[in-house]
Amino acid sequence: MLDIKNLKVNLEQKMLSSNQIMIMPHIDADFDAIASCLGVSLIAEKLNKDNHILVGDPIYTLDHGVQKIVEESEKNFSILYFNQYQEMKKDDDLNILCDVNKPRLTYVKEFNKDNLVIIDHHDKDSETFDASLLHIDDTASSASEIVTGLLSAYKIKVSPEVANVLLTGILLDTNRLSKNVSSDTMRMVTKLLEQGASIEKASDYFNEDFNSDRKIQELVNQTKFLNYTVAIILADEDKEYTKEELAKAADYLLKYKVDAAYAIGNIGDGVISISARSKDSVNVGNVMRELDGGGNQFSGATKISDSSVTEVADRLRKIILPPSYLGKKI
Ligand SMILES: [Mn+2]
Repeated sequence: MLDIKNLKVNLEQKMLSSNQIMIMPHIDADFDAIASCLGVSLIAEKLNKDNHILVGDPIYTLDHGVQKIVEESEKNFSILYFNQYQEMKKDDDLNILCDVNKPRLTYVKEFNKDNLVIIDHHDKDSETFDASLLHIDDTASSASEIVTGLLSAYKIKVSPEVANVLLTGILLDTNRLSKNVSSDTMRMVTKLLEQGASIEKASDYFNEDFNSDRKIQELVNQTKFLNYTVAIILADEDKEYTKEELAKAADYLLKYKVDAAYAIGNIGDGVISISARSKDSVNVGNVMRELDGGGNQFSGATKISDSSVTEVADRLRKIILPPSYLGKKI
């Protein structure tokens, strides 16, 4: 691992002389990029500096595990999406790029060299940004390994959650400790384990796609047919689903001979959501508008508080079924 003490001194001087710090991962942020950004944010916090992490990708385009980390981090970190960033950025911001050093891989393409810091483990080449502090250590397995070293140089104890995310970054870039692993990598892994990370929990982030697909199948299993062409999924009241999972389950049902599919489920905080999809004969946007939601011909959604999945299904049923069907229980 390259000289971390030197990096600490130079980074600290940059941070202390800045007003606002913008920390950025690469486009299509992965575990390593987002984890190293969280670590750098903790260092800025320790120095009492205003700092934000820019996530420039639409969140739904990110890998499921990364989405989960971003959503979980919103509680304790300032995460900015691109439009918020555009409003908040200032000319004298200190910009810190993590896990990236080339303009074609960053959301922002131009920086003032004096206000740019790069912390990365990818090779430097002719494309690499000109930066006043360029810390590229290609002997490190990951940006997370470098940042874990920095946090330890600062004696910052991270929460078990952040330790897990940093471990996930290292696991990703080492293909779960099977390549690019040095004694420094293992030292950093040990530090993270000591702060509450666990290989099992970190691995859960890798399984997000699988778990999410499984949840969608679980929803599909709870489909009821209102009539031959309208399908409704009534999710288990006690289980929480994301709006995206409900939408994907409704989408999935369109593979079959249905004109419209509605997935109703608990999305947490006492809110029931409906995701509606149709081929073309039913305008589900109109149906959702009758339940204070919105959408278009093919896709719509609504959120309803203080209700249950069954109550919401009853209200939906009254809207979509002709009166002659209303006696029928679904
Ligand atoms: Mn990386």
